[in-house]
Amino acid sequence: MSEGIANGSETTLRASGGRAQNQPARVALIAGATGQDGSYLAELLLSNGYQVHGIMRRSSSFATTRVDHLRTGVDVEEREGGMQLHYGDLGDATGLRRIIGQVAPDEVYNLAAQSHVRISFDQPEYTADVVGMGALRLLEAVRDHAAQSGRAIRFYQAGSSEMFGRVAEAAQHETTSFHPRSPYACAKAYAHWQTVNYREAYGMFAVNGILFNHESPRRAENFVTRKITRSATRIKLGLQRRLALGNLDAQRDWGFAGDYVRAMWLMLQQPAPDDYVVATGETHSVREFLELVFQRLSLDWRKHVDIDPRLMRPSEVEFLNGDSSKARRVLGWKPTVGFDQLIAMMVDADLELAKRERRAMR
Ligand code: NDP
Ligand code: GDR
Repeated sequence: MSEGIANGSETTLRASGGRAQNQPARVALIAGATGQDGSYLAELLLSNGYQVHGIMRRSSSFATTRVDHLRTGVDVEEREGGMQLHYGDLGDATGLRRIIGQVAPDEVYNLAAQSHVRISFDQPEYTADVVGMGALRLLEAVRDHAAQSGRAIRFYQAGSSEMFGRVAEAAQHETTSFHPRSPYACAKAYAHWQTVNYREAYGMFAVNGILFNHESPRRAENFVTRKITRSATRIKLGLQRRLALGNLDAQRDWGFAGDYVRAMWLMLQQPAPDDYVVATGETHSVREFLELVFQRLSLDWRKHVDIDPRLMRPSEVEFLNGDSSKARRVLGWKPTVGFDQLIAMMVDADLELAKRERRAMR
């Protein structure tokens, strides 16, 4: 048995999610628990009284900084009410099956992915394997465990607005056709349709969240928003001089990750499984984002930014704008953080980080 396996009979003293006290805690398993969304989702589920398990990849350097404050088990001191991490990989079906058998989850969230669109052009086969086949491996493991154990397991698939690609409609909703423009988006489209098919073929409670871009201070530093806030704040403090970017004309519908994980959870609490678009409905260009970040720091971006053609993509998604009216109507979901607030949150967090960096250098 791997370290940190929970006792299935454990009860929670917290009344939450509509359950009475001393009822068994619901058990959630998050694949991709160490990522941006995984960390916010784990926080939400723990605060809702869930027993939370996460899958993490083996790495030669630690990749758990986003969830260290939540961890228990696997070489860390046991802490009540934390998330237990299990070594696993979406490329390894046997390991996934073992984890699911041990954890016996009520809800499985598949957030694991090689999630960088441009890098997917460098690693198309790997991306297809993890993002596309990985989702299938998890679906199969869930289906078999549900059949063997007689448990109903709910499954969430992290779909992406990138599937709309060269968009067929001005505002993209659940039935807008897909036209993926990258190996990543093609793999996500495959995972999307597998999830739909498991719902239709086996009656599984399997849902796709089609989420538009969502960001936070925990965003990895090679996505454009965080790259800009991290670099601009370092430039402000004299730690960096230049910032290299690619296509400034691309337009995205950007929201806050903390809001979006709430939509994931809500999708699994519905009486019937369905797919939902999650978006703010507001679109801005990379250039606008850049301008506002530098403005907040009283800097002129034109004096610091270089355009590097190597950062352009072989095929680009030029414009995205999400119509999330179904999620708002059915799930009662709406974003709480607007574009300006998101920028303020990310700039302020990165300014603090840059100050700590500068202090450490002295
Ligand atoms: P991140 O890149 O921050 O997190 C991805 C997670 O997947 C990390 O925990 C990563 O582990 C893990 N992972 C990567 N490869 C494997 C693998 N082979 N086996 C197991 N785990 C693996 O992504 P986000 O949190 O931003 O996104 C979560 C999900 O939502 C992803 O599937 C993404 O494609 C999708 N999505 C994201 C959107 C966004 O705007 N953020 C929008 C729409 C969809 P490690 O920490 O070790 O790298
Ligand atoms: P995206 O996010 O591809 O939309 O995928 P990203 O932040 O990487 O790019 C957004 C847009 O900015 C342009 N861009 C740059 N992008 C990066 N990364 N680095 C640069 O230097 C740069 N310069 C300009 C890009 O060309 C693009 O048009 C994200 C990921 O989280 C996916 O996993 C998720 O599915 C989608 O959002 C929805």
